[in-house]
Amino acid sequence: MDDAERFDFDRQGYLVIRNLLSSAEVASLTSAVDALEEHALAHAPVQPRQAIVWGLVTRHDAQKGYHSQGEQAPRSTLVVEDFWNADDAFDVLVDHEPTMRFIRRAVQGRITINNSEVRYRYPGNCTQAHMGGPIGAKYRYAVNAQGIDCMMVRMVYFLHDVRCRDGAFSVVPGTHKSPFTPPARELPDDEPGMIGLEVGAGDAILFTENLRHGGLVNRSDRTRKTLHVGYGPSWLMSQNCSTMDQPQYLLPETLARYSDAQRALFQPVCEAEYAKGRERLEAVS
Ligand SMILES: O=C(O)CCC(=O)C(=O)O
Repeated sequence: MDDAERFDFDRQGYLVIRNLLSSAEVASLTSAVDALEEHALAHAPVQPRQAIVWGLVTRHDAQKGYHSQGEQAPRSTLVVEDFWNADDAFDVLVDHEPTMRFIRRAVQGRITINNSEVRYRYPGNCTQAHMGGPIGAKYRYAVNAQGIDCMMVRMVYFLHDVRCRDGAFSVVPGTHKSPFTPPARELPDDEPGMIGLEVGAGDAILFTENLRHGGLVNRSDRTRKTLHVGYGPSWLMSQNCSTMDQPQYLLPETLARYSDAQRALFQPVCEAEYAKGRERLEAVS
């Protein structure tokens, strides 16, 4: 992230980053994402259920090491978390230098990955708008003497072109700084100030979790498939629905494949680091 990009990220709460992935990365990630969808749908009936946060019930696949929720149906979304364990094709996104150049200017202290999901958004589906305005300390956006100091940012990677009618990722620019609660609507498409961000294959969107965001209605007949990776200070721990506020769920064989730099992005927080982080969080609550 250069200074001009940092200015835009601070002003808007997001950045559209063109061609962050090479075409070879898009091709191999697309195959892995398609294979994972097929596996998750085929195995859903026999996977054990666990009730988790926000009333969502997730399924666990012990062999491939992922958690999933949702189904393939009109207006539905299938979300697969912890996809790192399922296929080594995803390793390229761990310590992905072009990505880390952006993350290091948005998050301070020791950075870890805290969220991983593939989203399969079937025709008719939307993602209700959430966040924006005064949402509390956990996901807050802030700036201090060292620069931008986000609690959580996400990078969304696009593997195919997405226009507004394909269910574009959408934002209300600037709401990461708003002192007022945004006026909610049933559909993200109807929220005041909401805009869809149109992208091409290989593009990515970085945003602060404090920003009001969602996904426009998918009015096409194509499933929208995206990869989402969250980052934050190490003490934030997992922000996946299936393992909320616990350590990240990485199988030993996944960690064994990684370089030291990749493993460091999943290194669990130690007690002292956690206590210091909570202190910082409480100081701004
Ligand atoms: O891509 C979408 O439809 C919304 C994604 C979202 O809400 C998120 O990544 O936090």
